[in-house]
Amino acid sequence: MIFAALLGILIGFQPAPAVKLADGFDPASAGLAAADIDGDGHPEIIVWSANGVKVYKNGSARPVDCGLGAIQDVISITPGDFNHDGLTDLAILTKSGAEVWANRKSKFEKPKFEKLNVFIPEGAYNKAVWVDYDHDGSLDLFLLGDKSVLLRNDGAAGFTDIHNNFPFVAGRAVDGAMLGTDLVVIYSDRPGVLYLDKMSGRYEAQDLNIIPAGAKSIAALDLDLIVATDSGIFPIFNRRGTFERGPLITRSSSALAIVDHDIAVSGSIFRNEGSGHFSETKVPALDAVALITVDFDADGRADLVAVQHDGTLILLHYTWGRRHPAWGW
Ligand SMILES: [Ca+2]
Ligand SMILES: [Ca+2]
Ligand SMILES: [Ca+2]
Repeated sequence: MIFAALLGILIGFQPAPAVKLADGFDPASAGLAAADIDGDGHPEIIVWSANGVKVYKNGSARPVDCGLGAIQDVISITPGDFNHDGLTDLAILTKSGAEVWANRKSKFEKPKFEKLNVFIPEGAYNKAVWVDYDHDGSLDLFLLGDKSVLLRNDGAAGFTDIHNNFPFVAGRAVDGAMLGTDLVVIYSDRPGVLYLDKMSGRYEAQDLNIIPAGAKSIAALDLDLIVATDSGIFPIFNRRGTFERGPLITRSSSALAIVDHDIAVSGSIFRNEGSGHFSETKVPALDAVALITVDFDADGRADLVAVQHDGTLILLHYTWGRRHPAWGW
């Protein structure tokens, strides 16, 4: 331990042990999001699995009771303040459908989520994406799944399903990422699709054949894309609208998170050296099934939060070395 610390000083890294925050999550269905739930300006960790939803205050092990305890079979949760009150609301996808929960926290009181009465077509959804698709200043809701829908936010009038006015390509959507104001969607049964924002609520669907059918997850890294498939993780470089596949970053097909300009996967951080090159730093403490980056104190230095294969929730602090930022392990 002392030797490791000394070595750390010598080579410029600052080892910090992984902090265990909680356990008992189902690793097969676990996922993570970060959002400021209690309105104090600092993000909470939202963790879900088939065993339910838990919220932890600002990177601590302190649970926040906010009325989500009864929700079961969660597939994914996407935070977004759709009603402009400064409090983060949630789109929650479960095995029984999609729900919108409004954050009804009032001053000096605990946050409390209330399920809204929104008509959402029944379906199997995998991922919700809040986007102001028509640029009217209010977040609208994409629900990506076997039959994707778009719910327009009509303010006090609620949400309106307008999927007939959006050029959804038929396919089983798995995940999506925003590339500027464009939406990229990956599918289990067809190649990816780029939905190009033509402004005023008009979009044009373009095949992204460079993303194979069956891709598992997608994330934007600056204006490029990072795609995870069963055979590994690779970048897709965006050359001003022309897309070019880069070399495999890793054969691992684990959870991934974008950390500033780098990529975190289970067991490693891949530093972005520029020009499409990534160098690997092993992080053995990271045995993750779900990963997220969170900057808890808004100092520009993000920490990593993971659900591990054993169902524990851990926090890995980001520390600074002599030349490069380093990951604690
Ligand atoms: Ca907070
Ligand atoms: Ca809100
Ligand atoms: Ca809108």
